[in-house]
Amino acid sequence: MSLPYRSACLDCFRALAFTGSAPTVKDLPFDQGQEIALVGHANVGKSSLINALAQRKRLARYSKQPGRTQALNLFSFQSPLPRRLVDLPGYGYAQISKLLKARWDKALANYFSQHTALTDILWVFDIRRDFTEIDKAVLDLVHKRKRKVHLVLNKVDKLSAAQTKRRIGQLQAQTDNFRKQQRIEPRLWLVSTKTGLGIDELREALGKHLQLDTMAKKDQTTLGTDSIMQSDPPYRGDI
Ligand SMILES: Nc1nc2c(ncn2[C@@H]2O[C@H](COP(=O)(O)OP(=O)(O)O)[C@@H](O)[C@H]2O)c(=O)[nH]1
Ligand SMILES: [Mg+2]
Repeated sequence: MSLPYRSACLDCFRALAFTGSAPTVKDLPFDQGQEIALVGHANVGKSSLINALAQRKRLARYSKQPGRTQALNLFSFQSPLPRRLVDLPGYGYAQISKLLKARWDKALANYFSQHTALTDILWVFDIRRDFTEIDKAVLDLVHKRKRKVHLVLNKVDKLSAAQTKRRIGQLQAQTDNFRKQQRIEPRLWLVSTKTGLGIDELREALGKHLQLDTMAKKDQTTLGTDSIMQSDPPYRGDI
């Protein structure tokens, strides 16, 4: 890919704007356009990944306290047709109350089953974690509408090259069945939001997928009709 597209794509990501938090699927903007959701356990680096893709430090805030994102947080591209990234509440965080967990599970289940604008899932893993039963349950939910699921292994900086290779082998074996069933895309994305490893490649692939290149050619200076909040909303995610 030539450099001009790469930098145009980066400009599109840099211009991502936080356009609101939706506590439930009913609060989401009209179900049109295309959105990519970041799914994964709490604390794997979903918010950090949005920041890294946008090269912005505090676009999606991140926290050392896992499990704080309690809503679907929307980040919109400047585009004539709505295109967004959606930062979802992390699942599998043991220390939250049962009531809160039940609410999250329901909100996520509704989102996956009802929202047709959602075409792709970036399933973010901490490379050191195994694929668990709870992941399988989430994959079942996600896959109901045959969405594309892309596995992103984050925090690669935490491992040596040899450890990384071993972990890739293990995770590939653990997810092999899902690949055969075409429930997960074959390509594994190895990234570190801390060092920037793999982020340019992922951004470029997402940019192509969302056709941000055609948008970048147009002189778009205003946000699409995507905002769900009239005024600057209080951020409801990680603190
Ligand atoms: N070492 C390392 N730490 C990371 C990386 N990405 C995120 N983190 C840290 O992991 C913690 C959780 O990140 P966050 O983005 O809030 O995770 P989320 O709960 O999935 O949104 C924070 O302390 C981040 O600084 C990474 O690539 N490498
Ligand atoms: Mg988060």
